[in-house]
Amino acid sequence: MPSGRFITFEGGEGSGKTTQARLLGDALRARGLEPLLTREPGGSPFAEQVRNLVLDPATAQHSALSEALLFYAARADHVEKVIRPALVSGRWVISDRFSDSTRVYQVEVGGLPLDVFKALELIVVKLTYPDMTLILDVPAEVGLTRATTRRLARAIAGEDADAYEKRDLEFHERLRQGFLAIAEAEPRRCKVIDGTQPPEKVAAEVWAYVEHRMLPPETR
Ligand code: T5A
Repeated sequence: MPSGRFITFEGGEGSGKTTQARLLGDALRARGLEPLLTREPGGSPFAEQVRNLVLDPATAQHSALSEALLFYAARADHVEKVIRPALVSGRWVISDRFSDSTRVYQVEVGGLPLDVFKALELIVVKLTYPDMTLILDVPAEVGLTRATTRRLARAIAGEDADAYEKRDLEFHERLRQGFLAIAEAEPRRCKVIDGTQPPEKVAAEVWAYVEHRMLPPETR
């Protein structure tokens, strides 16, 4: 059975995941592949509805358990209906966030017991685990500045900040340390990339790593 590759981008707020997922998609398309770009929370019609619910500024306060259950409800649909079928058909899948985000936001920062996370992960993700995770690392100040800029842009456009955007420097630092700890624990899957470089330099580093690790020499 053909099998595609599953790559995830992770990192704190404003670390550049969306930008880099798009650029990696472009690079793969330039080599004749047709990657599926997706995101979490979201990625399937049901999961996008859950995204709207969870990020709705009007319902900003939820427990880490409520959040994790909602994120995994969305993830179950996303994995079953979008990610797994694409991988089985041989497509590459690039996801802007996946389970590591729950591990950092709800467990490390939110205090959800690790056992609960592991149980949900086992039920929902099963064997559909990323082949490679690119963690974009930026200092807390940079993440906060980029998140604040986005919030101001939304305010100018008349939109509220979502439930996850109104947070401080300490929160961004905890996110950063959470993602770096995952990278340290799983060096074969995870690669930390300096997200403070200009976008094209980050993209070049991402591409060099993906090409080296995942493309056969004759296609490079
Ligand atoms: N969440 C999610 C959980 O709590 N648990 C979970 O399980 C999951 C899946 C999602 C929220 O949900 C939480 C985490 C989040 O708080 P979101 O809207 O997807 O919300 O939020 P983010 O993923 O944080 O998205 P952002 O858009 O803020 O960040 P990105 O995708 O990392 O960054 P990007 O590429 O959109 O860029 C942000 C800004 O920085 C600039 C861009 O132009 C843009 O203005 N930028 C750069 N500037 C300078 N140098 C670079 N290299 C740059 N790269 C991008």
